[in-house]
Amino acid sequence: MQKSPLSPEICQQHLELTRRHFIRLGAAGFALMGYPSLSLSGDQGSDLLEKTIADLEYLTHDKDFENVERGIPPPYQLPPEKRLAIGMERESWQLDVIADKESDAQVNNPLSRENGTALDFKGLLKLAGKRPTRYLKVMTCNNIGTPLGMGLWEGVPLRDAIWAAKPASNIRRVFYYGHHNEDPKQMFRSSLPIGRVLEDPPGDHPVILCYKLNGEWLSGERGGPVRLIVPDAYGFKSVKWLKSVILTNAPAANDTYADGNNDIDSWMKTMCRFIHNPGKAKVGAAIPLTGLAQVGVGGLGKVQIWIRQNPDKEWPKDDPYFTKAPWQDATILPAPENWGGGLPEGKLPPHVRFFNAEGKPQHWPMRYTIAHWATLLKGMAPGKYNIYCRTIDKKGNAQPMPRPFRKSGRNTIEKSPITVEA
Ligand SMILES: Nc1nc2c(c(=O)[nH]1)N[C@H]1C(S)=C(S)[C@@H](COP(=O)(O)O)O[C@H]1N2
Ligand SMILES: [Mo]
Repeated sequence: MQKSPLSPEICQQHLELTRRHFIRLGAAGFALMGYPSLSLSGDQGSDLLEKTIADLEYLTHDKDFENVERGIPPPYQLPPEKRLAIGMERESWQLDVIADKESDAQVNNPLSRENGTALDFKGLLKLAGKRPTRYLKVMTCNNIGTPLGMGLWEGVPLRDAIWAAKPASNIRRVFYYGHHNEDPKQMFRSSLPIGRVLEDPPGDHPVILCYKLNGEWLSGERGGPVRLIVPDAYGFKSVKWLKSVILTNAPAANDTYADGNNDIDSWMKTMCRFIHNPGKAKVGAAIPLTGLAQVGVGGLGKVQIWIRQNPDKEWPKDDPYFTKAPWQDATILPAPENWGGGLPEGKLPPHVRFFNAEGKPQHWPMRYTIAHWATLLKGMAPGKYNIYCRTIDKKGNAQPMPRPFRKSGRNTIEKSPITVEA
């Protein structure tokens, strides 16, 4: 997930927004903090901060996502004729929704390529009708420290396709997988409890058969023609190049990721990362810092930073998460007015979930997305420092709590060095 250059118009709009936001916050809130002070009183430093914030783009362009993929080759690298033949083009894509042959699941109207009743792309758009499902969700791998990309995804609830297959009984789980070059060794499988697919936890989005990203057809690199998107989960549940959905009475997961010692039932965690740190500054100059927070199931209460002097000095072993450090609050930025990501004029389309008719979010930050944060360091004496950042979730848990184990999602506290020169 990289920053991409923004047009001057976009920068201008973002600047305006940010200026208003900081004026609303007022300098008073920042004056309460200890050394070194953070102040946003409309001086040179805050101009610098605004410029740094203007570089942030909310949505990630398709080509700027990081890929996590298996397949030799991945389907989108095959020649077009081959892609057409294997159903990896919209014209030829077909989805199976069938009963697991190895279980007693009852499905009365299987959608099946074998029987000529599979769901094709036209049928998928018909299911979407005039009200496709659209929501914001960050793609993040439980084994990678920073999110892969922030997207506006569009599709059809998976349950709509499942109900079309008339499932009747003995179904406890949904197994699913994508194209794998007809080689079982290349198969990438994932699964969900049927309950999660048929009903969404309060305040959560449906699992979707996704065919658009940021308003454009889903590219082959991103998993098109159709991938699954599981909003609350890490990336391995969001299978790309989807072709097969299997309804089963098997009670347990069969995920490929289970073999990698991964916690396959993990909800997304809340955590934060740096985006901008100049690394070096002259004494007396204000230092702008920006970053992103991944908003997991616990929501996002605060982003905090700790300016650590004497970074080489040992920290008490009984406080591995630095809870006793003098953390101070950074500013969580409001929802952008220009969403970037290649959307025309940076505008969201209508009917994005949890946005009102005027295109404003009903709450912010939103779960399973990112929020940007920023702060300005001032008055630091010459020397070497490590800056740390952490999140506090809505329940008051400081990162990496309440779930510090790495195989359920990376969320270590990030540090970033800076030298203040005399
Ligand atoms: N078919 C298939 N789907 C897949 C994968 C894969 O290797 N093959 N990788 C998964 C993993 S582990 C992650 S983290 C996400 C990454 O999505 P992205 O490449 O769009 O960023 O895709 C998931 N879907
Ligand atoms: Mo992943």
